[in-house]
Amino acid sequence: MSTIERAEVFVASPGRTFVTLRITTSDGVTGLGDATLNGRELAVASYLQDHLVPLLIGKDPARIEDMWQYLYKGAYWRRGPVTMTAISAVDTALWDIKGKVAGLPVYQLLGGRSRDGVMVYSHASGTDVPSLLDDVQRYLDLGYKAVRAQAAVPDVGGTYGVRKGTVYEPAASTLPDEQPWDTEAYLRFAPTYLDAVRERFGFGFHLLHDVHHRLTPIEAARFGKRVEDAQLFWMEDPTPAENQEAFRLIRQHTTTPLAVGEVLTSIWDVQHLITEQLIDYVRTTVVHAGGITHLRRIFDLAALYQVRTGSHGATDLSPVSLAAAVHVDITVPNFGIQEYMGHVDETGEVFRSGVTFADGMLHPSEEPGLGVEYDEKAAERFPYEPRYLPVARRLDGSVHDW
Ligand code: CS2
Ligand code: MG
Repeated sequence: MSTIERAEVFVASPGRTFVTLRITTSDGVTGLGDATLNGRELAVASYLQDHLVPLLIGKDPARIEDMWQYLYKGAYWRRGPVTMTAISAVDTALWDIKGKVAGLPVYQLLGGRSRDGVMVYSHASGTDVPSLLDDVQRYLDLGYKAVRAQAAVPDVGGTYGVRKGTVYEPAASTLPDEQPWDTEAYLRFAPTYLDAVRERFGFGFHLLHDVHHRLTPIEAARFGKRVEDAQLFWMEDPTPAENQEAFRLIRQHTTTPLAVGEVLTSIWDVQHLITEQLIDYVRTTVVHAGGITHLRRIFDLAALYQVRTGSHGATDLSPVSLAAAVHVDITVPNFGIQEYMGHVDETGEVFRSGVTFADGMLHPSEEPGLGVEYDEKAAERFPYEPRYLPVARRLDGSVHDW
C-alpha cells in the first residue's frame, strides 16, 4: 500500500503571498493544496507544519474522506478559517494524488462534465465613473459574459475593490492601511455608477457588485431595492454574514439576488442561509471551506434549495485552488458562476497550471489530477513578504467592516 512519505509547506510571495502544501507518497506521486489565508497566512503554515504534517506521515493517501474526518474531529477545536484552510489543503492535495494514481483529471472522479465550460466574472473598477466604464468595456472586449463593477466613492479615500494600476491586491502594506468609510456617501453614489454601466452597455451581460460586508441589514435592503433596475446578477456580501438572520430582513425588501460565503468556512456557517433560501449564490471555496470534499457537501445542500454556486476566486486564492474550483464547477449541477481575476506573471512562474480561458469561460486541464505544478526553485526567487489587509474606519474614527 502506498503511504504518505513527505508533506512540505511552502510560503512564498510570487506577485502576492501564497501558502502551498505538497504531499508526496511512497510511490513518488505528489499532490498540491492551497493553504493561503490573506493577511494571516503564517497561522495556517504553522497549523500545517507543526500540527498536521506529523499526523500525515505513514497514512494511506487514498483515504480522503477518512483523513477529512480525522483532521476535523481529531482537532477538538473545530471550524474557523485557519483550521479549515489547513484541512482544505490536505484534502485538495489528496484529490490531486488520487487523480494522478487513477490517470484521470479530478473532474472525472467527481462525476464528469455537466457543462462545456465554467462561466467566470472578473473585476472592473475605476477611480471615477468614466474610468470604470472604460474598464467594463475592456472586459467585455476580452469576451467576459459577466463583469463586477466597483468605483471609488468621491471624496472618500478607501473604497473597496478599486484597482491601483494593473493589479488588484488589497493586502498591500506591512501594517494595516486604515481606510476611511462613509456609508451614506456610498449609498448615494454606488447605484448611480451601476445605472451608468447599464445605460452605456445595456443588459446583454451579467453585472455584479460586491458590497463587501459594509451595510446594516436595513441599509442593504435599501440598496438592493434601489438597484433593482440595474438587474444585478448578484449583490455580494451586503452585510456581515455571522448574523445569518439579517438576510431575512434584506429578502423582505428586495429581489436583487444575494451572494454570500467567501469568508465562511463550513456547511454549518451557511446552513440557514441555504435551507431558508436567504441567499441565491453560495461563495464558499475549495481553499477555505474544507477542500473539494466539504465544498461538494455544501454545494449538494445548496442544490436542494435551488441555491447556485458562485465561488470566490480573487488573486489571493492560488492557481492550485482555482484549478480545483474549476474541476468542481464543471461537474456540479447547480453551478452559477466562478470569480476569476487572473494572476500576475510572477505567480505563473511558480505555479504552472493547465486551466485555460476562452469565450468567457474557464476550462480544466485534462492532465491527471488537478493539472498544476509547483516550482519551488522558482519560488525561492520570491521570498515571503508579510502583508496586511486594510482596516476600515468610519468618519468618526470607529472601526467598520472592511
Ligand atoms: C473580494 C475579495 O473578490 C472578492 O469578492 O471580496 O477580493 C476579498 O476582498 C479578498 O479576497 C480579501 O483578501
Ligand atoms: Mg467579495
